[in-house]
Amino acid sequence: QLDALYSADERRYRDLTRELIASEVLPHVGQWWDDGIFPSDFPKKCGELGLLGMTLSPDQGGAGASYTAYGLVNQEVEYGDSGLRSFTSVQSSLVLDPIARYGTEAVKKRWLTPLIQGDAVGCFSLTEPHGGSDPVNMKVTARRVGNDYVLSGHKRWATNAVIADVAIVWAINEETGKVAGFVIPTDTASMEIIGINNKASMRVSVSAEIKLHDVVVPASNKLEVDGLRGPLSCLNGARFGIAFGVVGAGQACFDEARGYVADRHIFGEPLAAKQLVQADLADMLADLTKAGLLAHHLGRLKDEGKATPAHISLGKRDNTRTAVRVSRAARDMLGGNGILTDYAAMRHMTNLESVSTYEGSDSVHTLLLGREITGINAF
Ligand code: TGC
Repeated sequence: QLDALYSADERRYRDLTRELIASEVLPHVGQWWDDGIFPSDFPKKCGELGLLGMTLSPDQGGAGASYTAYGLVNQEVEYGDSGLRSFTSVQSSLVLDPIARYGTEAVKKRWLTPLIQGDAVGCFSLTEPHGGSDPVNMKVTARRVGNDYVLSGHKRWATNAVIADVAIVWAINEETGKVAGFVIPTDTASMEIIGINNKASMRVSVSAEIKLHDVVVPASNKLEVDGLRGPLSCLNGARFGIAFGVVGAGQACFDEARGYVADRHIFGEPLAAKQLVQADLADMLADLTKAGLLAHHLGRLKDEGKATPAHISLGKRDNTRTAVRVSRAARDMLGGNGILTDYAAMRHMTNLESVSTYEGSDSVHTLLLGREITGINAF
């Protein structure tokens, strides 16, 4: 009965996305994962359905949809694959959102419409090779030279970068000593983007490192926000989307396991007749129901402007843990077949290992909650 909690418009977005994933993704996603392929037409298909930047106001080209609707879209996309949800999260929360909030008029005019329509792809680059959890310890620098900034250094783990038209790159502004964001077309000279291909997780998502060899960026491409709150405010939206998205990955594993145990006969009866299997199914259903309710509550808080970073940490951390647990249980129920990419469980399970680590690792969110509870910073 969770459906009744959502408005007709929210259900409409969910159903649109569900149809897209059922028809265009589920028949192929195992093969894409095996081959390490991101479907290049996926951005355009999302754009045509109005799924990118959907929470932006109509005057910015969005639909003014609720954050809860955005969450449900992520949930349905991640039912297909966490790598595809990484694309929608990055495009909407980490590229469109900072451009809409902090971009100059020139930058908005250039990028909002193509990104919303899926004609352009964006990426977000905060993390550096020496580690992602402590972004204040950033090595990439931006030096002011006349009307330009010159960026130098090395970034890593930028989702979408190898297919991106534009990158949001965060650097230490040497003038102020503070973190600053820059909107950089990826065909800018001296910007080198190198794919990371040897992943045992998130194989439907493209990841890359970015080397900036004195990349010249006009000052008008600097985002109008200073300090770490710039990137962290964007990450709030992406982390929020994950709290919903992983419920979809867990649901996909549950649905597959339930179907499998009904058909698979062992010791003369369906696996579903075994008490241990029923106990696992009951735990999975209870876990997913609680995760769905948590996501819904977080969505409503965000729509009312009441979701704090700590609320979002709780949602991202706990729902990801739940999805990891559910995917492992599903993989186990499928026995040997569970390790094949003909089935979804193992693919989701290994993807969720990345989800547990990125956009604030499980440990970072644990310590953010610890600080919220005790008032003591234990990082
Ligand atoms: P602190 O020094 O207290 O705060 C610095 C400034 O930031 C503000 N702030 C936030 N603002 C908005 N939303 C949030 N969630 C915020 N958290 C902090 C804060 O108010 C302050 O502003 P100001 O104006 O007073 O200076 O920093 P902290 O102690 O809160 O943060 C420490 C820590 C470790 C929690 C933070 O650095 C953190 O979240 N680290 C994890 C970073 C992370 O998630 N990295 C992974 C990024 S994902 C990735 O690299 C892949 S990109 C996406 C993709 O391509 O897939």
